[in-house]
Amino acid sequence: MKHVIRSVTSLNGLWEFAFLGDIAPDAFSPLDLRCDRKLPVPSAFDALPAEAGRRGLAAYRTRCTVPPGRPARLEFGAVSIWARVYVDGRLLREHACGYAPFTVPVPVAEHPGREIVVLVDNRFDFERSPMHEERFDFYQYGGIIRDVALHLLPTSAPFFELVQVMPTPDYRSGRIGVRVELGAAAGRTMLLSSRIDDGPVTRHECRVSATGETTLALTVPSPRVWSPESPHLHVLRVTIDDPGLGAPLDDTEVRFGLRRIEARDGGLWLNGEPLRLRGYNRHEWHPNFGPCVPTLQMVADLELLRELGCNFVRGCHYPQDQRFLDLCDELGFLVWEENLGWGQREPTFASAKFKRDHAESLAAMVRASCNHPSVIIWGFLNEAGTDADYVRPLFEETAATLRRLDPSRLISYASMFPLTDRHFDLVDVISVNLYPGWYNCEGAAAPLEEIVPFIRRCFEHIDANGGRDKPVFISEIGAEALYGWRDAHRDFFTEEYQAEYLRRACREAVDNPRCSGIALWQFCDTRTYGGGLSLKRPRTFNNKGTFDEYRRSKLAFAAVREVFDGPRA
Ligand code: ADA
Repeated sequence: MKHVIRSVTSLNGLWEFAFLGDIAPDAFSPLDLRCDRKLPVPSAFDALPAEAGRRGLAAYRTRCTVPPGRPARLEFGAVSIWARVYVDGRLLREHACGYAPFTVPVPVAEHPGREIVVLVDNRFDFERSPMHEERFDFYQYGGIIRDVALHLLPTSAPFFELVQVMPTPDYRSGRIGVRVELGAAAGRTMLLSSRIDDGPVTRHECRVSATGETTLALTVPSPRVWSPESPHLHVLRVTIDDPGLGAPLDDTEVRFGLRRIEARDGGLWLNGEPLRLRGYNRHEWHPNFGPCVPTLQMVADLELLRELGCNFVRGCHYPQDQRFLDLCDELGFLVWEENLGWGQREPTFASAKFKRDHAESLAAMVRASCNHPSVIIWGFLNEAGTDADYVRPLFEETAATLRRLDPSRLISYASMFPLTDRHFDLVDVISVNLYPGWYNCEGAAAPLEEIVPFIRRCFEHIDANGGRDKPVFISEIGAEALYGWRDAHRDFFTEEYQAEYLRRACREAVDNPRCSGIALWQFCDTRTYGGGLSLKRPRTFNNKGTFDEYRRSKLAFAAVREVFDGPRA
């Protein structure tokens, strides 16, 4: 959400910084903080070569101005992996979901100069931050990794918390429903004004519910449908009007697209047309910047995906950077966005703190991303223990929450149990992560020959077990290749093996009418485990990228492009 009237100041820039090391967070006092250097925000401090692999407590400090007596709020895009936020020495917020946005109310004060300290911990501690476990197959960094902004709110007057645009079945004629959440307005009657693009201003007298919500039914004046081929965006501006002065008290601007995503008759449909997804799993990562990827690199990544003939990105395995989703909206990519999750099993599901943090992060993701037309699927809990029943309560709750927060999108989770999963009934899209011809084929004489039969066996099993009416999607499939390792034996880890592997998988996905799409694992090589765990991860990287970490293409590039985009002259 953007604001024109509301004063919003970016706090990105150089902050004071101190790495405190292996001390307990409770032993920290912001009053004693001595900073010895400066670091940019956003950044991951351990993406610096000198800090490689360092884990411990760190503190960031900056100062900002809030007019005396004025309520304000800090908005953090993400702080990884655990954070406490202090304003003027007072602890105001603890947060333990390292990829989810959160806000911190700044208490009203009589002095304008305010000091903000953010305590960050990148150590793994299941009690404090159970969303993050060390065994996840991607490197988890520390720092204020996404944007920070200061919002000045109206003094003792209502303000916007959220404006959520929901295309209706009548989206082609421009009809939208708008859910508005207001702060300091519960139970009141409010005057709102709305304007879409350059259309006329409409005034609304709205009764705000006890929970601070109201709805508007609006029509886009010159509606144009959003699609990957024609990613047309509209802008809705809403203001809260002061009944006495007639001047707006607060405003918000959201960009949205008119489009409809459906799962029916065993397939996916976009704007009433059958849809097949062709794409990749992509981590937000670059070796030089860790999880804080420059916008230029994001654009470059999307251009490579376009060149490959892709229309889809699965944003694995956490809420996405809003800049990336903005680009997907504008450039016409379809996105699966998912809550942080990787292979959780029963001990994690038994943690009450995990369930609370998971719910908090899930809601934060939907609130942040609900107006992006690019996002068509909400995902959750990648490769959890879905062959067992202990996951059921949390899966049911998560599915219900997603449907309540946003009935306009599809929901799914990526299962690693295509033949034994017990919970496909809960989702709109059945998504399976498959690694035939890679994992568990030590004894196979011709591992490449396993790919197509296994995919078909999974589809048949799903159809025979109640999944016939749902779309089936290959949410991961892939094999490792070490960049530059080309070898006449064409064996595991060669570029040749990977190229042939992905060619076969893509061909089957494109040709098999039962398949609604494929997301290859993965876009580029990414850093993962060190130490003993890396024995299965050469270079301490997950090397299943079609590109290496610097986006240099492997042989698989041409193989995938040929299937997705057609043969080259
Ligand atoms: C899983 C997981 C990925 C990655 C992949 C692999 O499917 O979801 O994050 O770890 O396996 O390379 O084994």
